[in-house]
Amino acid sequence: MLVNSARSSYAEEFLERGYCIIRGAISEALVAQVNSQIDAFRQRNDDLLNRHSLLVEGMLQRVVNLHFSVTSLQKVFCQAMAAGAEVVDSYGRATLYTSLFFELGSQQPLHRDTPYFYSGGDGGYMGVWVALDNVDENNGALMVVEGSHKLPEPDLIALREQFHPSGNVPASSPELFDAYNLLLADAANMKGLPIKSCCVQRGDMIIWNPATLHGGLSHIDKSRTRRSFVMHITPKNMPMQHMDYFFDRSKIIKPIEKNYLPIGSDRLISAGDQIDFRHVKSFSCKDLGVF
Ligand SMILES: O=C(O)CCC(=O)C(=O)O
Ligand SMILES: [Fe+2]
Repeated sequence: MLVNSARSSYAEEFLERGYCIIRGAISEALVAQVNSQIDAFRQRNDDLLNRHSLLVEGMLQRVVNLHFSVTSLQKVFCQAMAAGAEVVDSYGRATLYTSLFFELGSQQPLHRDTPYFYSGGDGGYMGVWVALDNVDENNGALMVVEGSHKLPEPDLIALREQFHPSGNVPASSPELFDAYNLLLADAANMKGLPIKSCCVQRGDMIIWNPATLHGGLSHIDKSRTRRSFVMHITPKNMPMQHMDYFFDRSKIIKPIEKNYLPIGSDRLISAGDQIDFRHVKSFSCKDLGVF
């Protein structure tokens, strides 16, 4: 009981509901700096991105690891970790594994992240979502199913056998992923778990448990962007496997030693310099510039 009452309200919410919102986590000055760097990034790179058809309706969507080029996003990581330390560092000090940036909302159906971010247990992967624009039900807000992190797993072996009877699940199997999430969404619905739209202001942040069902609402008003930066965080040297391991628990996950770049006074981000657009094409920081 003592431990409980000492916990801050956001940490309690995270445990109970499977997600929490921390308002004003990122300073307005930093949000403004990020937005002006992104404007400069677009000014410099739009021709290149258009040549490769990498913008969607004139907007960036699902850009992996933009923080290597738009460097103020690394400061966002530091501020976000400081604001959410009680949750994000609860399995060991959080490092940045990968990130996703959106101007056009993901509009993704409800899903758990666990099949794509699997460490062999409850190892401390979390999703941390920062709003760089005001976001509501018209520009693709994040939605979460409250309490869905507590739903038991569906029958993983039956699912595997249905979609991959040979037993060989690939690292990515979209049809298996969708079937898995549909079963969970049905279970959530049967239990009457509420679907919450996370309407947030720029600078607010959302943290979710990897087993919490979440997705993106339709981005209806395309005259507004939904600039958001999602950080996928893990403790240092945590191995991350995908669906081939998630659906086959007999596979052994080996320990790893990763390369990191120090950032701020006391944080680490996974080393790299490739920025990927929509899982279609990637460029290095040399191609795109460093802002
Ligand atoms: O930003 C969104 O709409 C969803 C992002 C998401 O599902 C993720 O990063 O895991
Ligand atoms: Fe996700």
